Amino acid sequence: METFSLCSFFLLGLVLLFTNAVPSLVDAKTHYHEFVVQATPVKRLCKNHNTITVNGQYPGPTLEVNNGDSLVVSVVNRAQYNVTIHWHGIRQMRTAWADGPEFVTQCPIRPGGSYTYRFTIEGQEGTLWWHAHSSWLRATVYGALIIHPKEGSSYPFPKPKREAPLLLGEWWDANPIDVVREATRTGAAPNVSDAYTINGQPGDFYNCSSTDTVVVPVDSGETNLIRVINAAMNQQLFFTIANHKFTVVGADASYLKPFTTSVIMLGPGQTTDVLITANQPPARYYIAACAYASAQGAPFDNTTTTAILEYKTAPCPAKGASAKPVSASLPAFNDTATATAFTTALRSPEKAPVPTDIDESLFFTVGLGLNSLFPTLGRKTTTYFSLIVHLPREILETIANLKPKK
Ligand SMILES: *[C@@H]1O[C@H](CO)[C@@H](O)[C@H](O)[C@H]1NC(C)=O
Ligand SMILES: *[C@@H]1O[C@H](CO)[C@@H](O)[C@H](O)[C@H]1NC(C)=O
Ligand SMILES: *[C@@H]1O[C@H](CO)[C@@H](O)[C@H](O)[C@H]1NC(C)=O
Ligand SMILES: *[C@@H]1O[C@H](CO)[C@@H](O)[C@H](O)[C@H]1NC(C)=O
Ligand SMILES: *[C@@H]1O[C@H](CO)[C@@H](O)[C@H](O)[C@H]1NC(C)=O
Ligand SMILES: [Cu+2]
Repeated sequence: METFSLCSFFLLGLVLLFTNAVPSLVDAKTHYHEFVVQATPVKRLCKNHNTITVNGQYPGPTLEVNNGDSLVVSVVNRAQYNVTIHWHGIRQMRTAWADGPEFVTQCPIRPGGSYTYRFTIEGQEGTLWWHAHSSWLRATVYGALIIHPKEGSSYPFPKPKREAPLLLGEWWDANPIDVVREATRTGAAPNVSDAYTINGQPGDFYNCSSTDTVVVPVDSGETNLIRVINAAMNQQLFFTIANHKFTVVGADASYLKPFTTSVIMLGPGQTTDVLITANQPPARYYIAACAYASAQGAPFDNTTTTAILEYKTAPCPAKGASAKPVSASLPAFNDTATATAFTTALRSPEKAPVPTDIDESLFFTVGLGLNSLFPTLGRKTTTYFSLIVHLPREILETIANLKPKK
């Protein structure tokens, strides 16, 4: 994380600003990309779908930059849906209009239209990602955004031998747009996914998937950086690698105080950078992810996606014998203790200066339930799911009093 605030930055004055700006202007690069959003035939779980992708790739292209660089991405919409692209986690400093949420920072790019996003990555290093921000296109329109250290600086941990992004996703054996439209029409929760994926592949445990299972090659003794991204639509996920421990070094493009664990948990949108040392007997080991479903009784996709960590010197299986990878053990879907142990271990590398004097405590109540909403609007009474966020009246009045009088 950056250690200066915007205010103190200004207080430092123009001289500092100027001397700081010169070297970074010299080193920073601008990266140009074209993203063509288009329907592409993708076969998963034994069936072909006309999947919306970027440049025909699922997941989409990985963008790699250094902290301080700029990205210019020209998005061409050749799909039949409106689309926008969101740069998840990027602090859009003075480029709010490049953020991407449709109808919030921009109008959607219509079929046949195009739009160019321009922004600079400032003070962020690690792993982020990009995804469509229109309806449920993000189910398949997403990719990694890797931010290497600023030119001339290095990681705050030993340089890994290799790096690989692993994007966790959710796959519907249907058009994801139909899934969300059905939910909106009926008011019920959307269908749960039919598979989880690692870099777009469900893996060995699903039908018609084993030959395409993602393989991550490693060499004995080396330490590699794996950038895990939860690109799922809705599901929190546990992630593990058989017989290997992780050293967690970053999350959401911030470095962390390193700690070791054998399982990590990511909410949708979150990223976690882990170092893994290939210190086990040369073989094939399962990489696996499954749901952490904390809402009691709510349906969830109860399947497990896998990839394979493969030592280059792993012995070839004897002819006819199956080379089953070493199996991974994942927590139970409701193992809140494991999920909480992981999230509470996340620590900033240094003490972060946060304000300790609280001016106002805000109290929110949040409710989720069933409501008969529509009779007042002159419609037929129907039961709808509804979410209520409540701020007590005194606080609303305080906020109202802060507004300038007309
Ligand atoms: C598509 O985007 C245009 C504006 O860019 C908007 O007017 C239209 O309502 C959008 N259509 C849908 C279905 O959201
Ligand atoms: C949702 O699931 C139900 C039950 O399996 C199925 O009948 C329906 O077609 C699914 N909807 C979509 C849009 O796939
Ligand atoms: C695989 O296909 C069989 C037969 O169609 C089906 O019964 C089974 O549920 C499928 N398994 C998975 C994991 O989708
Ligand atoms: C999840 O699936 C397993 C078998 O695949 C089954 O034993 C278990 O009961 C399921 N759990 C839930 C909560 O659906
Ligand atoms: C998790 O779910 C199982 C049923 O699948 C139940 O027996 C167990 O008590 C639950 N554990 C927790 C911690 O809620
Ligand atoms: Cu996002």
